Amino acid sequence: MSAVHGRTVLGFRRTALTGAVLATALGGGAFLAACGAGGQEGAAGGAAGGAARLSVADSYIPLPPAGGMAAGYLTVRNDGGEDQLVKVTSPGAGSVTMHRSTASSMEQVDRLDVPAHGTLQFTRGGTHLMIMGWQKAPALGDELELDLTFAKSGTVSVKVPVKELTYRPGQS
Ligand SMILES: [Cu+2]
Repeated sequence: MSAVHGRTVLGFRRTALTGAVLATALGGGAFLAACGAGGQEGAAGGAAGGAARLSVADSYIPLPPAGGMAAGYLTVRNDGGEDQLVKVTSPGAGSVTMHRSTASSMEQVDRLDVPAHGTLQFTRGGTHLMIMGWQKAPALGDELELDLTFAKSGTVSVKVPVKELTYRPGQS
């Protein structure tokens, strides 16, 4: 996967688009956050399947080479009804996208299912986040805020630690 990312970064790095993407992301994020305000504390939703009850665990970002494009991984646990992750943004990075690895490449996806009473898992070689346009080059021990927007649950913010390139969850 890193070979693919390494090739891709050349095309994406520091394009003039970054500013526009950031502005759009921030505007949309603020709107959705406002919509979701007050709805995250277990609102008794009447939707079929009940309200989703989400928590995020095992999040990490392997330290990217020379502050370039990074991958991000996390697990969304859901103790309630189904939901979907529809957008990820960060105040510290110009672009965060959701990707799915295929046999030979990867593709960007617009939404990812969070099954009822199940998990949405980002893993190496599988579904992952791609983080570009760091405002400040990441270093080990840094934390990047990610704002995860869900179709029903609104926006959930998490602080994701930057770890060694070889880190796996469960290691300290
Ligand atoms: Cu990718």
